[in-house]
Amino acid sequence: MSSWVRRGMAVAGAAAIVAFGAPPVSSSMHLALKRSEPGKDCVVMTAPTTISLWYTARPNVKLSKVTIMGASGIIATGTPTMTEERGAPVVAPITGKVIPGTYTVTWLAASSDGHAIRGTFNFTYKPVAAK
Ligand SMILES: [Cu+2]
Repeated sequence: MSSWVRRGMAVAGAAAIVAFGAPPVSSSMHLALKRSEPGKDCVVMTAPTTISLWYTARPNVKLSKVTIMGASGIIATGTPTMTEERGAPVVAPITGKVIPGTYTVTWLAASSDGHAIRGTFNFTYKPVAAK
């Protein structure tokens, strides 16, 4: 047997192990966003200081990311945190200035199988006009 044939078989064997060793992909393992604060498509009258995200399953907070995009660009956010409490949300502090307008929140969270799930929603900050 020539060396390139042996190499080819070794590669095929390794590929088979990878294919059969991989856990079955189940979408039921994937978390989803249940609700948020500010809520999807909500109009808030006071500038939010945090973004809270409640998921259908507890994500790995270390792999959670939150981005807030407004008309003038990305609003700075701090590191997301989550308490040990069951059903606790992932909370990202907003460190940048939130001016009136519509914002798009992009969230990224890791499911229990390690797959990153992402989604977006909008909210609008519209303070009551001063008289
Ligand atoms: Cu997955």
